[in-house]
Amino acid sequence: MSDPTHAAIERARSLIDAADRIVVLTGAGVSAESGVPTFRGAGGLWKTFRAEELATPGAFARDPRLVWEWYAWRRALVSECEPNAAHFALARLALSREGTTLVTQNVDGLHARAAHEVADEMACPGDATRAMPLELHGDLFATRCNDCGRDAGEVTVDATSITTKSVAELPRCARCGGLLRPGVVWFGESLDPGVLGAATAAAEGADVALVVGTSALVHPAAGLAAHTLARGGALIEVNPDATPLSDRATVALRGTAGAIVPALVD
Ligand code: BV8
Ligand code: ZN
Repeated sequence: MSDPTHAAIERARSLIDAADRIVVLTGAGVSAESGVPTFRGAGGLWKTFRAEELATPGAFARDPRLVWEWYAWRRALVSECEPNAAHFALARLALSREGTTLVTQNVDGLHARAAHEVADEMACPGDATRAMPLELHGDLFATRCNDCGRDAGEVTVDATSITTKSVAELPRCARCGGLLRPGVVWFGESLDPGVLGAATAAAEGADVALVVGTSALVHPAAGLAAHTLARGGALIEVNPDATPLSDRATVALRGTAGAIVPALVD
């Protein structure tokens, strides 16, 4: 993979420096260097399954144990991962630059963890608010009732014992007895209108959309950067591979998030 030219990095840096408002849109690629497998990359996600087959209400209705096994495996894996240089650089950007909005498709919580760590280091201890991302697809560690929607709070599902549980032994809602499920947005499910509305407004108002580590295949997330372009804003893409957004990028930086993002924002 050829490193992006110094000129391209400088061009992107000057667009970011000149911007009043920045929207950052990240996907699984921003967490790849933290050890979280991407959905569609070489690492593949899990056994022989594709996300589109398991991350759906139909899959959960058919085999809730298998779906829980996948999420319990992901929770255990992500719990061992740390934010990487890209997460920390984006948190520093959001905390130091008013008018920056972080939006992520990821459910791994690594942006939020980086936000808290950076806020504690910077002059505003504890106030991580401005660097907390809009989580378009929910939170891997959240759990809610599949029937009444009630938030079930912290529910641990053991990645090993889940493999031998029966459906009757799966976690249930204290209020209605319905099956509990991970607090994420599955394919065919609508995103939280408040979160999507805020992300869309940020993209519509941004001078720069910085798109990091997404294959730009999943909608409506993949359509957000187009709002920035539509208002004459710039699109900067950081990705080792080309995506459907690449042709529309003002600057396309072919490289990894961990290497490039700190060079753009620090
Ligand atoms: C919706 C949460 C309205 C769960 C996810 C048929 C029926 C129903 C809907 C549809 C349909 N056909 C199409 C749709 C719409 C569908 C969709 O877009 N499908 C796609 C596959 C075509 N969207 C939806 O269903 C959405 N809801 O539309 O509601 C509606 C309602 C009813 C009926 C119709 C419509 C909901 C989508 C949300 C799905 N949930 N995740 C979970 O995580 O378990 S999506 C999942 O994919 C993740 O959130 C992930 O973030 C997302 C996108 O993937 P990426 O993040 O981009 O990751 P990917 O692996 O693909 O790419 C990684 C990239 O990183 C690569 O480009 C790689 O090159 C790069 N990379 C690798 N290493 C690095 C790197 N970059 C930088 N540095 C590195 N080191
Ligand atoms: Zn319930």
